[in-house]
Amino acid sequence: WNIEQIKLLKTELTRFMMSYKFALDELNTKIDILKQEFHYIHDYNPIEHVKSRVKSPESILKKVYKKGYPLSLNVIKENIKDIAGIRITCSFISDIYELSNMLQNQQDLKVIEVKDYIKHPKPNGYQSLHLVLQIPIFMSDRVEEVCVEVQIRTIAMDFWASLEHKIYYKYNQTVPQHLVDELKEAAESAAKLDKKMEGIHREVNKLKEVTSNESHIKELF
Ligand code: 0O2
Repeated sequence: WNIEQIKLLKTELTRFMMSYKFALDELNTKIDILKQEFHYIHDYNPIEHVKSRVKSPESILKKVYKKGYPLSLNVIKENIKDIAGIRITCSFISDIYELSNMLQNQQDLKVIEVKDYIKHPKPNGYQSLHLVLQIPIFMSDRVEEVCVEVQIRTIAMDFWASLEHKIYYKYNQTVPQHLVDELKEAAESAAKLDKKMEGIHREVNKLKEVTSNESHIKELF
């Protein structure tokens, strides 16, 4: 390896990682626009939190090794779709699907994959809606098509997933069976709570509609 080759590789690597950061910037702006618009039209905020991260080079390399891929930027780009990730926490399940539809309908976004772990939870109880979206990034001399994994979930699903993640790591991935069972039960309770909250939310919305119609009629007279 000569110094020129090392310099070139360094530039390529930096641009590779930067493209994921730019993709997150673009998508975060899109989500923020939807959030503000939704708030303006419906007078309530469907998004509780948004967190985004670019996977660390160490985690990327670990995944490459685990999956047995060769060490090549092209192979990594083609096969690892969660280098850039955004996690959106919504108040209600209906908000998750509404937000997902709004994103999927944007013309400059290409839907690469949809995994609905809400309709089909994982065997351990994990629930979330996962989308892999591809976004064009306009660089100085090229356009890069970059994938971002978007995970959309409710507060209850997020609460469950973060506890499960901690337990999984605490026990070095061999969780005792009683905890596995309890986590599964907790996921079912979280799903029940989500359904109950959704029902209450719908009822309150109906009531809001009726009172707003009544006040419009009153204004007319
Ligand atoms: P991190 O640190 O969150 O990035 P693949 O990504 O292809 O290897 P898979 O299973 O096809 O694997 O991807 P999938 O189902 O889309 O899930 C990927 C991500 O979803 C995970 O990323 C987690 O963030 C989350 N996830 C999936 N299943 C579970 C689960 O059972 N419990 C919890 N807490 N999170 C889950 P990473 O790369 O594992 O980790």
